Amino acid sequence: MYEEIKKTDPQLHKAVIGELARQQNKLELIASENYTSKAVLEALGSVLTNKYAEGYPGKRYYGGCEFVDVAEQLAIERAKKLFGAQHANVQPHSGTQANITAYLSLIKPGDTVLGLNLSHGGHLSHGHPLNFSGRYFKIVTMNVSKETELLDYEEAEKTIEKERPRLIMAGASNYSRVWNWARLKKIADAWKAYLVTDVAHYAGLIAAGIYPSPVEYADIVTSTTHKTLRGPRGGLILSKAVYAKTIDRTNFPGNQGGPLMHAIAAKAVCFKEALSPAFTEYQKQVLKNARKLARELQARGYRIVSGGTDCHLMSVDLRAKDITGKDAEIALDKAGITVNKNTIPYDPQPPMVTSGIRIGTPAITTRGMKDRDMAAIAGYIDEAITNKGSDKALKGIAEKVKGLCDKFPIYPDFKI
Ligand code: DSN
Repeated sequence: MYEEIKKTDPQLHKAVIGELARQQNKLELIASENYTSKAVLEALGSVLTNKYAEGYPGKRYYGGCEFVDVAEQLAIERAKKLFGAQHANVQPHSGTQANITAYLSLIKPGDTVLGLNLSHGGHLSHGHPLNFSGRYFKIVTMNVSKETELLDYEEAEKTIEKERPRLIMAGASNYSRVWNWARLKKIADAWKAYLVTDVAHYAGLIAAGIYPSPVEYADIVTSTTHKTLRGPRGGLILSKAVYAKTIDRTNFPGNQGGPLMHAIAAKAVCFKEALSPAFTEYQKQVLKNARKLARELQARGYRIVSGGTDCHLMSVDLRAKDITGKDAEIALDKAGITVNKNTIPYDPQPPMVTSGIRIGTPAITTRGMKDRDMAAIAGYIDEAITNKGSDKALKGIAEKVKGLCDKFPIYPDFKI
């Protein structure tokens, strides 16, 4: 496998094969990760990587763009169809790049932005002080309620009344419940703020129609293409037609140079796949698996933040198990289970320690795992956390995990 890399760069080859083996032999429960199709991988490794194409289809600053124009136009049209959007820009290199473009299309540095508190499930690009968002805008936060752990819309509205943000950035990287986009739009309109929704985590579920879409409510919708959407690593912007020109100009030349045409081609493949009935079935199973896994963990004494999930992820409070998120991440990794530590709302622990882990089902569902496997996985998680101090026990669990993984090959003909 990867013979040309092997010939040219044996050191790198070892790392790539190591990663292939890691993906095949371990359970990937990081909520933001997934396995792309081979068609997406092929597009990513195609000759389109050789082409400069600054500008947009039909309006480039380089010659020879007739074929990459086709790829980008396909991606644009499919993204619009998939999400029912009037405009799509498929050039952002990442979700954060998409968010930079969204902010700078609508507001100016120094303006106030309302975003979800990072430790309640928000994202760095929604206002972390070290991120561009926190450095260039005045950030005020919305929070989840201490009691319900659901977004506190009343408190958010009071903050808006007091702070008068110019833009509400809604969306999260660790919030398992449904966002009330319509309510946020009403609040935004009442206080003359723009509404931007970052659906990076929910995009696949939204495309499949099993999670509410913000497209009709938001001025701009941003996303990544590699999480539930199962495409290449990259960003996406959707909007009303009225913002098309300013978004395109802000993204290029405002925020980026040459687009990554191989990634854009892979986005086109991803959107085509997402338009298929099989993708809808996949997303239904992602949700089913997440709910089953949450119930199985609850049955083993784990508290799920907000009591459950309406999407592909859940936030697990580990305090009753006397282990931090940091230590759980380490123990689970030794047991062949990959998760990330994550703060829970009102977490007494600092962000590098945390009281929780975030778990997601997109990747294991792509492998074909179903309800019965969720019960087994919850059992392995519990066994690993119970035996956190015993490397021998954790190694034994890793063998059982590998046994489960062997039944669900990701790329059956990729030989390690
Ligand atoms: N870091 C991503 C996640 O894991 O949710 C968001 O950028």
